[in-house]
Amino acid sequence: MAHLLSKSVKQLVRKIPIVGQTATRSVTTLQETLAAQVPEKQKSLAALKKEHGSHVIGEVTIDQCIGGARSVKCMLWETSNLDPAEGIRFRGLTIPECQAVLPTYSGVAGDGEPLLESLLWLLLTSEVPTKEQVDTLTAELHSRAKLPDHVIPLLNSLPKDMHPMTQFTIGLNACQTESKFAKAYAEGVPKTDYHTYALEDILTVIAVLPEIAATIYRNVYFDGVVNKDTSLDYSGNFARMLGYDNPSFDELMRLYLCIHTDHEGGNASAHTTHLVGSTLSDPYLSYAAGLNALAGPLHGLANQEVLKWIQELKAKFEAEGKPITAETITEFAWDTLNAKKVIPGYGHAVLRKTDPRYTSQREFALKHMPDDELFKVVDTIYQVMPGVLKEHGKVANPYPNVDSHSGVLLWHYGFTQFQYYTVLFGVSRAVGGLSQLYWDRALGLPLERPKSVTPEWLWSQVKK
Ligand code: CMX
Repeated sequence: MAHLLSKSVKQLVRKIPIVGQTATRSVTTLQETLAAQVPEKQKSLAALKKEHGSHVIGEVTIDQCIGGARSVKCMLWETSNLDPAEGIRFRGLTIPECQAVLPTYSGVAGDGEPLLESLLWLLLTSEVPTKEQVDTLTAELHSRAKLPDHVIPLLNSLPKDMHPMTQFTIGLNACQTESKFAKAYAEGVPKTDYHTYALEDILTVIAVLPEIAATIYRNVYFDGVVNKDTSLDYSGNFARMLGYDNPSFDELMRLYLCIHTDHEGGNASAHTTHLVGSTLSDPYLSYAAGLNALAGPLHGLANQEVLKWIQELKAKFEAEGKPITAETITEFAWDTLNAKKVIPGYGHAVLRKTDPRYTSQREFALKHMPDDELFKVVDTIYQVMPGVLKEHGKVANPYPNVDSHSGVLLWHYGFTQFQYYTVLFGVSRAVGGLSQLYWDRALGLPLERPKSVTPEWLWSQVKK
């Protein structure tokens, strides 16, 4: 992969400090790396605020006020940035750049998908870790992964027809008994120490999510038995817990978990985590709130909706004895639009081009399952849908987003329980939302409290 990078990208990648490469002593830990960064970042933000606090960075129109605050710049987000044309950059790196430089399971960057632990390190520290550093993080996450005793019995008691996302937030909320941040706050630790306790909770939340998620999957669809293999990385172990034992599926899980982590701050799950955290709710409660936002069909639930849409399309045309072609897909798309429903997996509040997270999944499919029947359907949808949505004329972005592709990859490996797909998104999104939550507390960001206005006030502004 690295050899495919352009010269400018190689230059960019070289600028990223590779911590530990020249170190002669034992591996620098994540905690040491962050502790060294905090004072400098605090100083820089304080200087920005003091010297330029009144500098104007935008204006707000009535359209934006009543239209979901699109493009209003009012939130600080360290870990990633989303460009409408280019898509996501994690700490300045595009997805292909991450694939080229981040440590993989084999240990060779570019040979396979990055490890989720590599991306967690990058998002938290803005540094590309060594494989040794990533291995210490894997071991640390495994060591933190024990659920409190009451959680599995609680999950086992939930109705099997309760949506997996509802079960997921219940499971995470139930782990909050272990919050070190909440305990430290109650004991009155100084504000300057909040971030160290937040980091404790953040790492533990990320560590426990796979077992909560896997227990729900095994309970709802199988025998409730969860088998771990902690000789593997985070994603490989998660795959085993779900019940999949296939190196190719492990690679899919690594890609899936990496690309869903972060999408700057304004999306509903990340924003909710940040907002709730700003009240000094601990990371367990903050991320459980973020999961509830992710469970909406306009956000993370769209991945299950895509699979449902494709299955309905297949069922309709199979019953009519028609093949699935560009023509029949177009017909089905218009049926959906004429019924005033959305085409799941298409459109985006910020993006105006094909989502690079879609493209990376398409590349995975071309490599691992080029002849898969559903992949071919998704590819044909990709050929016709932008044209249909352009003709429809309402949609700002007629191109596919991340949710458009993820389901068919899972389906290929026999993971067909699409009502569960958003839980996988939820395991991943924790890594982005909570990395930022660390910096929220380290930088001492205040309670978030934008101003709302009444319709009468808006009219009064227009009449002035
Ligand atoms: N199919 C049909 N209509 C769509 C559409 C789609 N895929 N995407 C947008 N529209 C409609 C909107 O509903 C809106 O209609 P109204 O004016 O009648 O309300 C109009 O087009 C303009 O919307 P927009 O400015 O293009 O999009 P928004 O920023 O308001 O919303 C999003 C963005 C993602 C909610 C929307 O594109 C959508 O509903 N897509 C389908 C659901 C989906 O795939 N969500 C996942 C997004 C990624 C993620 O968060 O996981």
